[in-house]
Amino acid sequence: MRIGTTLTHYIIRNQREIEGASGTFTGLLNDICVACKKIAALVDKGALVNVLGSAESENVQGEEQKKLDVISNEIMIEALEHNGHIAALASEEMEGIHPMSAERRGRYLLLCDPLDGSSNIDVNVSVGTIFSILRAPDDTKAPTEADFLRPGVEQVAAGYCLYGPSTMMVLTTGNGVSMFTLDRDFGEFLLTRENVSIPDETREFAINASNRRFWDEPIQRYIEECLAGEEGPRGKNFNMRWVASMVAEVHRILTRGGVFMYPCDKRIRAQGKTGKLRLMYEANPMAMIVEQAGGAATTGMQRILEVDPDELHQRVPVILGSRKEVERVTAYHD
Ligand code: P6P
Repeated sequence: MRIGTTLTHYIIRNQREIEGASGTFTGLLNDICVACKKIAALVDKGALVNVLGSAESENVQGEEQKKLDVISNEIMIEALEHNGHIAALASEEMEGIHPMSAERRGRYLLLCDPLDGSSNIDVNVSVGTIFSILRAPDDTKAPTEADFLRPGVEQVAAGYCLYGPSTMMVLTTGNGVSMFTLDRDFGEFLLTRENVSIPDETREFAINASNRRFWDEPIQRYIEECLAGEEGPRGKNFNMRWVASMVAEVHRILTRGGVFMYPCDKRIRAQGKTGKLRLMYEANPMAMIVEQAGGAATTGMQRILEVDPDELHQRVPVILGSRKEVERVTAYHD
């Protein structure tokens, strides 16, 4: 039986296309793979291994941490700190960066949301790990938080692991988007789709409609037009989805198109924030993936990948997915 292309073989085969890649890059992706397989195993077992429920703690965002948030972050650190592929790790679950020791300092910086959508974990709905890879500066000096504050266009690679009905790794290294499905029989991610392409148009939008009364006018207008259906200005009926797990929403959009929106709104601004989703380890990696699949990703005002970060846990409005829909929503902001 032909096993098919494993993720590791795929990276080694494509390594020549990854500018400046070396075994370090392949090793880093392999470390991320191992971490995601460990997280997948725990997500799969859930209540059987007592990893559900609250960790009775808060993250730097002041949000309740689930046990699996904390465990997933620890798995990431453990998988990455011994192999010398990164200089430091940044995570939604840690206030500051986690620098590697001088003798183990590698050529890359890794940012991650170890378990995105974790509010779903206790109700058995899909969650995921999101990661973003930047080049480290000169690896003779200790990395600082400032080294991470690079616009999304400088990402070397981005990806996510979706813990859904099947566990899937989705990856871009700047040459298109590929999808891999975990074969648990022998613990390998196997290539199941290449050159993923998002349809330019869609009839499906994803937004948390319970926030409607807080939305700014451009979002109000766009959603009202969708809801008006074929009798309205769009001349077609729309469907709505909201999983409350960005990884699941992005995966659906990569698979069949759609537009995902988490705009800034009056409620968020009243809390002194600039959005709900985080730029460095949610919006940027997902924006790279979506653009590499032919879609678009903006804040409503600018391309997400061109936002100059001010701080590690910065939040931004996110509108991403089918190019023509994102362009329409963005145009309404002009
Ligand atoms: P709400 C999960 O907490 C997350 O960061 C994204 O994965 C998801 O799209 C969004 O927040 C859900 O937010 O306000 O609907 O719970």
